[in-house]
Amino acid sequence: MQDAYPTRRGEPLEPFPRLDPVVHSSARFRWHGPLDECALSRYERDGFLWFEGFFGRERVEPFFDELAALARDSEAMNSDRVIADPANGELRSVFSMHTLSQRFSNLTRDPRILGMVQQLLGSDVYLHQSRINDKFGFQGGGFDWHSDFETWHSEDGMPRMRAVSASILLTENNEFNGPLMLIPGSHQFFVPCIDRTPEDNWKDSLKKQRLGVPEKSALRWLANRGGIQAPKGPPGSLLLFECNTLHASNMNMSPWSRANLFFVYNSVENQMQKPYCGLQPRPEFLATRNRASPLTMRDDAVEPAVPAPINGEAPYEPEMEHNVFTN
Ligand code: 6CS
Ligand code: FE
Repeated sequence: MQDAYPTRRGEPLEPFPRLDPVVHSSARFRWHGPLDECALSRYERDGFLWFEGFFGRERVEPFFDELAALARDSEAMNSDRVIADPANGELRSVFSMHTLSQRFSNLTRDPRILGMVQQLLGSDVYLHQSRINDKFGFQGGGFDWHSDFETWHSEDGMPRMRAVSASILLTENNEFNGPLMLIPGSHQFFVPCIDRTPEDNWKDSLKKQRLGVPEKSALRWLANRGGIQAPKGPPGSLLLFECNTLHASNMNMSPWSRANLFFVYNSVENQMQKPYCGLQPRPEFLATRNRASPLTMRDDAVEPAVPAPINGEAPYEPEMEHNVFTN
């Protein structure tokens, strides 16, 4: 199996320019999407696009109810797909949310997001991974610098750089609550990591990224070259970032939670192969391998706005989809 991006070989390897385009042009998608040429070239240059206030907060607030419902579901909490904060056992992440929540699945098929992603990846796409994150105030741990593609290539067998991550803020991201930091332009280089992947690495890496962290010399070179940016904004803001853009986040030392929805679109032409680290594939809730069918846009994706209270009555609450928690 030809490995275009060797990493975790137990020896230092030099960074090298990526072998894949950043914007995957195709006649069908390039010129028929929400992004204009200016936005496409900014994504090409930086490796991410930031849309402050993309959705109104009423569109994302219902996800807190879903997170609370999951936290009360003892069966759910005992599942491998629920990651608890190692420091205190509190719920930190729930993976594969698109298979648990219709509301979450609908959001990933919103034409305003899916249209941009198809344009960037130049093909039909499917969800490689999804999760809801909650980095609580005062202790939500940070995450060391990494390229998601480096992990997905090594541990899931993602062959090429043709995936985009979407992060939608559920809470305000400010300079105090551990916002995501990105290195603009870092996506242009593949930075191999040294240490080999141990068995079942994911049981540890989802709590703390120890493997797949580039050497400090490479981080310094790329940060000096492109700087560091930490997009901040209100709930409902959207970040699209290329699968190979280096990112990290600091510990949340503020009293304010930093929660977000996170979902990864992969091209249907870039489906998982055998993991390049040579170990067993990670579980399906971390990397879709079986149901990689193309996503279709929801034309009713724009959920009804919650009408203002009339004469003091409680506002209309849309019928909550029930979470079907499948192990
Ligand atoms: O291992 C993964 O798939 C996850 N780990 C990190 C550090 N970021 C992306 C991804 O969700
Ligand atoms: Fe990541």
